[in-house]
Amino acid sequence: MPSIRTLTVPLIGILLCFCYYIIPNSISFSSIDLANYDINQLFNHNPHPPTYDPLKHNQPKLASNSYLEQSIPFRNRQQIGKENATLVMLVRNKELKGALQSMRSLEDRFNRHYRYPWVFLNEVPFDDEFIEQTTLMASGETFYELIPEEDWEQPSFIDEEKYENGIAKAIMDGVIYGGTKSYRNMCHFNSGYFYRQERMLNYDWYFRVEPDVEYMCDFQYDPFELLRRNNKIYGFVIAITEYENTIPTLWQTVEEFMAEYPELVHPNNSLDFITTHETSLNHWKSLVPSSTKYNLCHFWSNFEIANLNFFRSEAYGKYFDYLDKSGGFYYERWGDAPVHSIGLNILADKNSIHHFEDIGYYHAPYLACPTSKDVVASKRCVCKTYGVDGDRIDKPIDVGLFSCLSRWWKYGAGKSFLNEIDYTFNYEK
Ligand SMILES: Nc1nc2c(ncn2[C@@H]2O[C@H](COP(=O)(O)OP(=O)(O)OP(=O)(O)O)[C@@H](O)[C@H]2O)c(=O)[nH]1
Ligand SMILES: [Mg+2]
Repeated sequence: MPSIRTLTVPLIGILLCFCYYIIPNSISFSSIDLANYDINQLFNHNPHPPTYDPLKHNQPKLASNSYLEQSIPFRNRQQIGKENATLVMLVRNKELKGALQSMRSLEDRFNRHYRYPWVFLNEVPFDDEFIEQTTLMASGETFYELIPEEDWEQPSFIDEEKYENGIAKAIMDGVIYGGTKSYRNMCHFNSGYFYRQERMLNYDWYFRVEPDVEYMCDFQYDPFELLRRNNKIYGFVIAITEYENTIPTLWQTVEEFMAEYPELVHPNNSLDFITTHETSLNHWKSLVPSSTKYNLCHFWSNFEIANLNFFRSEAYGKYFDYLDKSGGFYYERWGDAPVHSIGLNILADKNSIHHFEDIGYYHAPYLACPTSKDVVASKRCVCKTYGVDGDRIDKPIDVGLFSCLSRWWKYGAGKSFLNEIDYTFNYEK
């Protein structure tokens, strides 16, 4: 008769075999191939799918061994906001965490009350995890779009050798992001292609969102509606100076464009905002020097709320094509921020551009936040964050040394309040 002790080892072996091999092979959990799945169909198929409700008894617990039948529980994603608008993020799969952080912030501060859709753009397909996590974070519908190769890669007229030489020179000169081809593609795409992507053609307005940004205040109103009602086409929060070594020949090319198409220059343009060079606004320090008439000021385009039809206009199309043909996006490292800004400053009425002074926003290394204590309190702003090195950031860039905001007040659309909203009583809807 074998002792209990001698039987223990084979018994444990059988048990382990049962747990690790037999159970997983006999029970199959259906998983959904999200990359090839129309997410929105998923919600419409079954109007009453099982969802996790922490307030009810006997619910499947997310942290237990229970599994929900569907990866993405049902949620009413019907748009509440009245504008034909979308939030848009150009992003890479590896930036998922930063994307979720930005989404969480914008959803909490604004979009959960409006449920505008999200459009995600990428030059490679989004992976299942990215799709699942961002869909769970969004209050509205989500769309995942693959950018066609011809909209992302450099145009065929770009001379390869000149391009390589441009990259080598940019590295030698210490140009920020100067050695990266993908960064050039990104700036080129953001300058001339995002608004023509098929999905984007469905909308009139966009709100550009980047990974790893933070919105510091409740919005308490719909910025798309505010722009439309006040005949604005573009809204910004930060205006700063560009690194001149990224754009050695941009201004010269812009001047050539204006000479060739004088009829496209708007009679009420904001050229003064980008061409005045006085130093008196900063009293004791001179502004960033520039070797051309362009003073390097531009709207910081990682935050934009704007009308897509401006970018889809004939005027902007001609402007972009002119710049593109010069090759400066690739031989140099032109950013989409100065390209968008100069386009707006030349082609648009300066009064159609709006500074959102009541939107708190952080994108490393700059913070924008309202300065009025009343606005800060009633919009529940937190005007403090931590930079990439853990350094505390609590001073808005507004009238800081590299800011061009005071110049915008003086030479642009002036300084005015658009909102008639009484924030004090405008609590959550
Ligand atoms: N799909 C895709 N998105 C990109 C690529 N490069 C940049 N982006 C996105 O384009 C936007 C701008 O890129 P960033 O790397 O943030 O550029 P930046 O704001 O000038 O630089 P940072 O100071 O590092 O934020 C972000 O939304 C990025 O996620 C790329 O190669 N592919
Ligand atoms: Mg960025």
